[in-house]
Amino acid sequence: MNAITADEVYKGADDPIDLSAIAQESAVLLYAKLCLVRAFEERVTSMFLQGKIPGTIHLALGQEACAVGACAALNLDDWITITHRGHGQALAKGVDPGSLMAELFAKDGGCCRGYGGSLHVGDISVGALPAIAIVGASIPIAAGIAYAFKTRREPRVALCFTGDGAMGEGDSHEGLNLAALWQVPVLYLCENNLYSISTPVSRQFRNTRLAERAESYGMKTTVVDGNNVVAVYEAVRSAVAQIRSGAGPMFVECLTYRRGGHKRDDPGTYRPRDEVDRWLERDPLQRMRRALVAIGLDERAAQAERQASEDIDKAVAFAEASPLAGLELL
Ligand SMILES: Cc1ncc(C[n+]2csc(CCOP(=O)(O)OP(=O)(O)O)c2C)c(N)n1
Ligand SMILES: [Mg+2]
Repeated sequence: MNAITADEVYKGADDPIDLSAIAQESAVLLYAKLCLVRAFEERVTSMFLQGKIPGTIHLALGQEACAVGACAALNLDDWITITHRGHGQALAKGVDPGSLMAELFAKDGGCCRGYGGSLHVGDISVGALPAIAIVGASIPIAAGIAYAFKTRREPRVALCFTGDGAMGEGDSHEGLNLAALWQVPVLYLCENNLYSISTPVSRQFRNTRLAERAESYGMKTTVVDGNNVVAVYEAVRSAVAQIRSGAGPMFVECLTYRRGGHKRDDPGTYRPRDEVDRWLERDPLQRMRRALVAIGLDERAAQAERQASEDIDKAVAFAEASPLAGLELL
């Protein structure tokens, strides 16, 4: 069986994050974004339980480093496509936290005027195409966006967030094939959190090395520790530089894990306790915090945590004060 085990990626639970390749200020900024996404997701949990958020929510707690590391390597005018688990992806690309929270509250101040909700967040003004909740559908759509960039000779890149489950959809084969055939500037970033709802990758695929699928269509691939924000940033930065210089599409597989269930009504009990515990030890925020503390940036880390909490207080206040989405536009 050709399964990737976590041990192939992690040398140990305490695998330290190497900050030597990036400026200290960049490290602090990455940590600050991680804190913002974590604080947002945690607040969304309590807002949902208070009945303030209609519909359901899919949280990306534990996967923050994938979105934050990837978007830090993009320009404002690059585009991303967002998944159903997309709050962090949207925040990382620059969607305003207040407009994102208001969207979840179905308020007029939401980034999609409150009509989209949690499953359709995004804001075109910052290059975040509102999320596509049809699993796998964004794979050909991102190829199309990149085709437009190429046709117009614009030096822009489309980054398509996707998941392991999406790799089993027909759309993934069509999209990856066309992207490679047309040599368009798209980066596929697969957040492989090892589950599609309750189904582990070993029960979705005979060959669980998902990056090999992209390789078979003729694109370069990288597999990276998705709980190491610096590793994700470096991998995406390098891939984007190659794509911009005309190397064609690339595929980055980030190995990660969601802390909770698939969505709010899922306790996730199908996962072995020791597996969950092992991944909790690899928490992307705790690891980055340890790396910052190791170089004496304790106070900057604490400041980032306070700032994130304040920003989310403001986001909630904005969402509360915003009027409900009206019917005229609908
Ligand atoms: C075409 C399609 N089939 C099924 C669903 C229901 N569904 C929503 S999320 C999901 C799991 C997707 O798994 P993955 O791509 O690994 O993303 P993750 O939820 O792990 O982030 C499924 C099957 C859907 N939204 N679209
Ligand atoms: Mg998954």
